[in-house]
Amino acid sequence: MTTADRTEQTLAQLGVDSPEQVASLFDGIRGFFDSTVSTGDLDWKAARDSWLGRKSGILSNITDRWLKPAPPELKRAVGQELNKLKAHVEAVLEQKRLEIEAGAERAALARERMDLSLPGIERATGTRHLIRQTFEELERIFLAIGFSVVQGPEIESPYYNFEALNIPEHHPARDNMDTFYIEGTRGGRLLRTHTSPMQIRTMEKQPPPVRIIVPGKVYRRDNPDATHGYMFHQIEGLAVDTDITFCDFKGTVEYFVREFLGPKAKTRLRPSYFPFTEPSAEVDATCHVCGGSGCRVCKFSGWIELFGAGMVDPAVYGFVKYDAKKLSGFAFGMGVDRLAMMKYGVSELPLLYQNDARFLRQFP
Ligand code: 2NL
Repeated sequence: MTTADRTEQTLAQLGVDSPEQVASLFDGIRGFFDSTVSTGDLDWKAARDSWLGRKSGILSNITDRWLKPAPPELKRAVGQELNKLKAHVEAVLEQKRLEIEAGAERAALARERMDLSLPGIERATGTRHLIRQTFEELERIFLAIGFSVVQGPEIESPYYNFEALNIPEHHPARDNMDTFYIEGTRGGRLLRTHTSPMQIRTMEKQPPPVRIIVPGKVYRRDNPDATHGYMFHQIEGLAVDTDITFCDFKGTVEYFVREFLGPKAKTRLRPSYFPFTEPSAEVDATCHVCGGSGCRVCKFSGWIELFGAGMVDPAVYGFVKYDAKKLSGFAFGMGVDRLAMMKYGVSELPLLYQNDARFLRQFP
């Protein structure tokens, strides 16, 4: 007969008639309970129902079969043993319940655990392009002496790009500023060949004094090679007031060259020609590589050509209704790409536009 089967019978049927026998009978039941709940994967609910279930749980059976029909001399002993057993079963099952819950919690934590040792997703952050860095450096130099930055459209009218700059139709200067005309505008719109149109627009809008620089993209039809493209970046500058002299022009140019190339750089002006300045000059600086003694970079001349400039041609004032008799000023135009290549030793113009990260990373 199994242990559980015994609870289907009365004490009399089991031949139990002394308190000692009652005690050892309960010992057997308790041992059986202990063994059933000590398995590794206990079905806790099934164990609770089979032991504490109200209708046919083992403890109910014991109450019905052993306690209730017990003869008076055994009742007390059976009652005490039953209470002890019940307390034991309840305590052990509660303990098991806590253990199972804690195990589930641990399993959930293990499942949801974040591996903080995994490297994060690294997003490559870019830096400002060398052209942008050069723009900002040039702007800083001129902002420091009172110039403001003005920007304008890349699509312009021939009037602002040429006529107002003293370049009439059929003027030979249009040859090397041959540009791109916008289809369907009958020659009425073009890509600007310099940022000067915005300087004309600024003078039209505001009375002197004017001290501005205009950075931006400009376009010229050209055969592309290591130093030429169909687009380049320019900063033009313009200063107009009642008493600006060639001396101011020269001083500003020298200040700029020292700021851009370092305090040792010397400046040289060579006569030149632009339709919109008179006199006009090419600004050279002592070679930043050899310091003027001659090297491959400066083709052994000791000098590097930086940009073009000059005193604003009075004819230009006529186009913007400025009084040419009272006003004077200077202007300059520099190729930002050229200056960046020269200063940072970039040999090929296309490197500036291919956006190869291996190139860009060298200018963080
Ligand atoms: C160059 C030379 C230059 C100017 C641009 C200018 C603008 C106005 C009036 C007079 Cl509104 N001049 N600009 C003057 C001299 C030279 O550019 O080689 N640029 C790439």
